[in-house]
Formats: sequence, structure tokens, C-alpha cells
Amino acid sequence: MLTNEYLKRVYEDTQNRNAADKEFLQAVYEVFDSLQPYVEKHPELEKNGIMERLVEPDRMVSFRVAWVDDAGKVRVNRGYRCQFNSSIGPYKGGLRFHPTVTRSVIKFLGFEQIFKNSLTSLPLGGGKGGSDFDPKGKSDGEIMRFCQAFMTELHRYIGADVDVPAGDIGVGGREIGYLFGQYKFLKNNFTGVLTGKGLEFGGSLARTEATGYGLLYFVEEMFRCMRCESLEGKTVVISGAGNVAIYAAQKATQLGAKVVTMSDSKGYVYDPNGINLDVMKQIKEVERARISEYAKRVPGVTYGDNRSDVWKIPCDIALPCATQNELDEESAKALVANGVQAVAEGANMPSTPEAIEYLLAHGVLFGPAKAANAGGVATSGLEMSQNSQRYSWSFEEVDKKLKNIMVNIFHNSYNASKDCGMEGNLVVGANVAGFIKVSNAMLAEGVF
Ligand code: NDP
Ligand code: 2IT
Repeated sequence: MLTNEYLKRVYEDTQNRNAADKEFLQAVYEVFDSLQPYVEKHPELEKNGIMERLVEPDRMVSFRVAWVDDAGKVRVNRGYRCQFNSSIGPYKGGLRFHPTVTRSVIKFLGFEQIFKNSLTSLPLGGGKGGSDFDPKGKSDGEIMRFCQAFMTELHRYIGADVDVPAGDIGVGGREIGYLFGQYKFLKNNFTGVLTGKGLEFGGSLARTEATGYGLLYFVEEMFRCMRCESLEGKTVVISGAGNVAIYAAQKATQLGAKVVTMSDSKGYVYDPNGINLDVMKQIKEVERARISEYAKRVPGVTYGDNRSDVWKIPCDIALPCATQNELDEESAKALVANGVQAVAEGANMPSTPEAIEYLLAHGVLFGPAKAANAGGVATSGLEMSQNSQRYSWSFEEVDKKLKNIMVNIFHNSYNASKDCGMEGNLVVGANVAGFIKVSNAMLAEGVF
């Protein structure tokens, strides 16, 4: 609960000015709640209006994206780019193409990105963008025309030292390729303006794997330091079957754990023998088909059409890797009743506030998104470094840097939780550790 008068006042004001943006308000509340002990000790934050400035994006553009489908019909979607905060580096954050995208969703993602990017220790500001375009069932030609139309407007606002978008839900290598091509065409400029690019045109090795691998490096360090245990023999439940989920499953398996579930927006599969990733990748990455296909192809697998039932499968570790608010209090209760030891967020804000409270109150290790899934954007930062140097590092070099970054994020968050008198509460730790660098930069740079 917010008891600090300054934070309470700014939160109420934010509520009044953004009444419709419920996901954004959820993200702001969590950060404010965590920052109370720090804000109490730092009166200069109120004097300089840091919190008021932090919750108001530098700018947010919204634009029409008109494109022509395969039948020759004109379609119109809405595009967004939220440039939230550039105090520690150029705006950086993904683009999401999904029918549920709204201004509120883009703002919550942009706000979270500020602190996540700060935690990576790289010079990256916070931003996010996307569209309510639904890539499902579209041909490659339709995807290309949509991406071209989207970039025809977006190119005015971005640049390698200004704002560097990347992927998120519905935006992977194919979309980044089309977006990059259109930017280059419009600007006649070959530059590292997007990350997650193909390896032939400036992409980084290990960026595809980075969010999922980084999540597991974080979880591995969390178990090593807080439980003196490895991941060997642990049973893992994963939601989602996209980029983050697939590479989380791959690294978990490499570290000796067994992944028994994955899901998509239609349902989930339970494979007691451990998910066969070759089959899953063929279905999800190559065929772009439904996860129910997996149950048809692999013997002994159960398919369920209620995707939140994944949280009812007994496990040691749960990794929500699909979307926001997918793990609620009821799911948290089911996980605890089945003896879960850790939950770490691959997706952004996948656990509801009630779920987080319940898990923490029951002694479950909890790795919050802005710390646990920062490996993707960190490796995007490494892609930017390679682009600036006109050079590429090997897979092993990038992977080693990623692992170091994730281990440091864990320790910085853990140490910050201790400094706040809440040792082991990584929600508080990650929010405080991410905030300090940003607020110090804002204080140093003057009032804007
Ligand atoms: P993908 O598009 O590759 O995969 C998304 C997965 O989540 C799919 O299985 C999809 O199912 C499922 N999903 C999406 N929306 C919903 C929904 N509303 N309800 C239920 N299931 C849904 O995206 P990513 O793997 O890249 O992203 C997953 C999460 O990870 C997101 O929260 C994203 O913000 C976060 N993230 C991504 C990073 C990255 O580098 N890509 C970095 C850090 C965080 P279906 O196919 O049926 O739609
Ligand atoms: O949420 C995220 O951190 C991402 N979607 C990755 C952003 C990036 O710029 O790589």
C-alpha cells in the first residue's frame, strides 16, 4: 500500500490523467510501491519532480497504418511508438503486433522498459511500440506490406542514436527484416536502427535465443544463491510457445531440468516425458501452426483447451512466457499447493499483483520480469555495439556476455533488496536498482 505522501499524490494524479490505461497504472503502482523506502530517504526526488516526470512519456505517437490485403481490400490499423525516457540512452524497446495492443499496453511496456534497460547496465533508454494488427493467418506478402506501411510512418521518429525498436509478440525475424528493408529504402541509410536483424545484415548471434536463455541464467543464479541448488532434475512448467518460451525451454533442458508444458492462446500441452523441442520448433517456428498439433504428433501427450490450466501441473519452477496478467491469484494458489519453489517471468507483467503477493508470502522465489527477462534487450544492446564497431562477435562471446549480465542483474537486485531491508524480495530490489541510475541521470541532466 502507498503510504508515502509524495508517491501517493503523484499516483493519484497519474490515475486521474490516465483513467483508461489500466495496465499502465498497474505497472506504475508496482514501481511506486517498491520505491517507498528509497523515496523516503531522498527528498531531492520530490523537489525535482522526478516521479511526476517519470510517469509522463517524453512523447507518444499514434498513427494510421493503411495497407492492402491479398484480396485487394484496403485495411487500416493503428500504430504506436512510445518514447518514454532517454535519460540514460536512446529509446530502446520492442514492437508488438497483436489485436490486444492499446495505448495502455504500449505505455505499460514502455514504462517497464525504462527500469529493465537500466538493469542491463547498458546505455539504453526506455520505449515501446506496436500495432493492433493481427499477423495470424496473414500471407508473407500481407505481412510485408503491413510492415512497410508501418515503417513508412515510424521512420520519422527513430534512428540508431535516437530510438532503436526490436521484436516482441508477433514481431520476429521476418517482420524485422521487412521493417529494416523499408527503413533503409526510405532513408537511403544502412544503420543499426533495429535489433533482432538477420545475421546477413547486422544481426547478432544469440539474439534469437537471448530472452529465454537469459531467463534461465537468472533462475540458475537465483537457485544457486538463495537455495544452494542447481536446476538439475527440476520439473519446469512454461506458458507460451513463442520466441521466449522456446528458448527458455531449450536452456532449461540443457541445464538438466525437464520442461513438461507449453501453451499458446488456444490451449496447452502436457508432456510428462519432457517437451521435444525439435517437434515444437517445427510446429511453431516453421509451420506457425497451433500447439494442439504437438499432441497429435508426440505420443503420451495431453492437450487441454484452457491455457491457464498449465499452472495446475505440479512443478518446481514456473516460467510464464506468454503475455500480461496470465498468472492470477488462483493460479498462484495452485502452484503453491503443488509445491512450486520458484516463479520467474519471461513475459512482461505476466503475474497479477495478487499472485505476486501470494507467492512472496508463501516463500516462493520470485524473479520479476524487468530483471528476469532483460536478456533480450541486453543482447539487443550488444547488437548495437557490434553494429557501431562494424564487427560481429561469435555466439560464445555474446552468450558469455549475456550470462554475465544476467548474473549481475540478479546480484544487483538482491543487494538492493537487502539495502531496503527486504532481503530476497527481488520485486523491490529490481525496481530500486533500475530506478537509481535513471533518477540520478534525470537529476544530473536538469529539468525537461
Ligand atoms: P511471440 O509472439 O513469439 O510468442 C507469444 C506467445 O504467447 C505465443 O505462444 C502466443 O500464442 C502467446 N500469446 C500471445 N498473446 C497472448 C494472449 N493475449 N493470450 C494468451 N497467449 C498469448 O512473442 P515473444 O515470445 O517474443 O513474447 C512473449 C512475452 O515475452 C511477451 O510478454 C513479451 O513482451 C515478452 N518479452 C519478449 C522479449 C523478446 O525479446 N521477444 C524480451 C522480453 C520480454 P499464440 O501464438 O496463440 O498467439
Ligand atoms: O520486452 C522486451 O524487453 C523486448 N521485447 C525486447 C526489446 C529489445 O529492444 O530487444
